[in-house]
Amino acid sequence: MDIGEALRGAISRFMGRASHDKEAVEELIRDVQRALLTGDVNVELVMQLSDNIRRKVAETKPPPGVSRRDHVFKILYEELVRLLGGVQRPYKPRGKPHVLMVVGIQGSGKTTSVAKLSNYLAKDGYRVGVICADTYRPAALTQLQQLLSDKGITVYGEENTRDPIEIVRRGLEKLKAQALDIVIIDTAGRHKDQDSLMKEMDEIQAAVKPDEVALVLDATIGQRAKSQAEAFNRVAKIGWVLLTKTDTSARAGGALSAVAVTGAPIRFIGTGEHLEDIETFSADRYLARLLGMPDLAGLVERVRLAEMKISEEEAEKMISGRFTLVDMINQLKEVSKMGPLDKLLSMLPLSKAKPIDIEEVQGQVKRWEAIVNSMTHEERRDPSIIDSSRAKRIARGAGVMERDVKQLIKRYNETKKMMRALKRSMGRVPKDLILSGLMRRGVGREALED
Ligand SMILES: Nc1nc2c(ncn2[C@@H]2O[C@H](COP(=O)(O)OP(=O)(O)OP(=O)(O)O)[C@@H](O)[C@H]2O)c(=O)[nH]1
Ligand SMILES: [Mg+2]
Repeated sequence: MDIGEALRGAISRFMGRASHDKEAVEELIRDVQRALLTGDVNVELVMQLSDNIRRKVAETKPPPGVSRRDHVFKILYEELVRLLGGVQRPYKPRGKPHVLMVVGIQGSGKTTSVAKLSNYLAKDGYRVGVICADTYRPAALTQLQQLLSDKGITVYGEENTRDPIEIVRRGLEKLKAQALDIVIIDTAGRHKDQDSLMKEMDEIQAAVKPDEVALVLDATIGQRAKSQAEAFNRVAKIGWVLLTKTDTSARAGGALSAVAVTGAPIRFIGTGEHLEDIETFSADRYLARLLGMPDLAGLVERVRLAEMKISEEEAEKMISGRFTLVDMINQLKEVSKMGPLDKLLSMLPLSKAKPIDIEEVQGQVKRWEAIVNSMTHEERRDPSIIDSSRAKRIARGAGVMERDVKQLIKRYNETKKMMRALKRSMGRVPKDLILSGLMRRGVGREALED
């Protein structure tokens, strides 16, 4: 199980509990600890996070209208963001020039990232120079020159010099004369073995004394990120991490560990193969992805923008507890029609904790509709009368299994319970909040409103 899955499981168990008392919080903390430790996050950091959650839950009260469940979730969320290095300020290299050495294992995406970062900073108004200190990879220099040729960025390199230190020395001398703001050094990743690579990195940084060392990590390598980060951090203090290939199906839990191990924050992420595919890292956004919860702020916006067809009357029904199975199916159908909002669906009472696939949801809604259609009028009005023999009959009529019928009834009961809880905690509930309430099982309201 990867760390994202484990965290999702922990949160989903907590959210699904009937009560969110001290015991439930302790259980949540234990589950989160287990998840983080499986992800190789440093034990001390895990303990610190646990203590912070415990303390904040004890010391703060949920604001009016916010349930304890959502309050605890928000505290956990904020602590996880903190673990990921908190909210980053924009990158502002300082120095005349600021010398940034970029290290990383072969194929991690260093050269691509150096080019992306140079271009990014140049667009931001910085005068940027690049030095190619990779004397191992054939055509390393050409790769950089090609990427940056028309961007007004000076690329320094020497085709026939074997010693990277000599190259960097001469390169710095030359580039310093050009009054640049930042010089980025691309280094080798290929080597006969890891020890000799680390030795070379050590020698370069000792000779050059860069202002900062950035580590490039491939997000797809999972837990190996940790040992790589450790190895590099031993030879040069890593200032920040650039996480690449976040666009491919990354089991990105490794990033958490790497960040924890180096104590360095992630500053940038690579999101594709092109020069423009670089973003500043946002712990918020990253965590939303890791947990399979879409961008929360954007979510609210989209919910508002999307014309959700819910009548005043339906809203009334929902909060008054007259929310029937048929109403639920209609709501789900309405929501599952909204293609671009598919991520929203991951918050429906349909999903446990995993992000869900829209076709799967639509299929599920269809099955449930068939089930409701094969119920009698009486059963629809009061599903609690559905015993095993009725469930068998309904299942036969709908062409599904008996357990599908039971599952539908269970979800209906959960949704109803949630509606009641929502009503209790909020008094008069505005219509759009009811809807987002229906859809955001598992998401803190404050986070939603942020
Ligand atoms: N999809 C995707 N591919 C990336 C990203 N960053 C780098 N790559 C690809 O990863 C491969 C390796 O990238 P390089 O930049 O050459 O890696 P390197 O670390 O410089 O490799 P060495 O010089 O051999 O040490 C290339 O095919 C890149 O296109 C990214 O953010 N997303
Ligand atoms: Mg390279």
